[in-house]
Amino acid sequence: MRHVEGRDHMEITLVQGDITEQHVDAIVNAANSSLMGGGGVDGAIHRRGGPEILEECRALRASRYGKGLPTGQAVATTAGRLPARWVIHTVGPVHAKSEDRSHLLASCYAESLKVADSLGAETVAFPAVSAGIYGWPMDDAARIALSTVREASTGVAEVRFVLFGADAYAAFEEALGRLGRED
Ligand code: AR6
Repeated sequence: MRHVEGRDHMEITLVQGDITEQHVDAIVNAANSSLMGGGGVDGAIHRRGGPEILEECRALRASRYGKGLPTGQAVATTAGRLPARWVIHTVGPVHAKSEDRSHLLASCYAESLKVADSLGAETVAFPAVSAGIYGWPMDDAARIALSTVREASTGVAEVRFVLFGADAYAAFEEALGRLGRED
């Protein structure tokens, strides 16, 4: 576990583990535009959180997001049976070699923190959005995630990155060290 300080005394923590087990106010889901579930962390959240989350996602599709949640945006639902209070669903960009989509990945973190602020969430856990099925290289995903969160102006007191496996954790640790050296 590692801690550093972001803006406004926000604490940034890195842990290796499973995001569905985190006792935080909100966990962030690396969803897809349909909000109807999928594999990876999305599958794990719906499996362990139960059907209530999907029901709320359906309602959101019917009311606000008829065409799906756009890439880079975020929206909250209940967390069902998970220990967290809310799930904030965000849609990361698929990695593309021919086009720089970093702004969309940065937007996932910034928009999720805005949603967290609107809920009054003080502790928020993120996975490495886009760094699995969506193919983003882990070191670049880590750099974008950490620099965006560190610069965010938010009332969130702790942002916890929950990294699935030693390689992901090491990539975030390395990126955090590099950010520190750039200051
Ligand atoms: N806790 C924390 N991190 C996890 C967990 C977990 N329980 N499970 C996986 N990860 P991915 P994406 C890590 O593929 O790349 C879905 O089908 C995983 O090892 O979950 O944004 C959606 O519906 C990786 O490091 O999300 C979309 O269609 C990171 O979480 C698509 O996948 C993100 O991997 C989104 O792809």
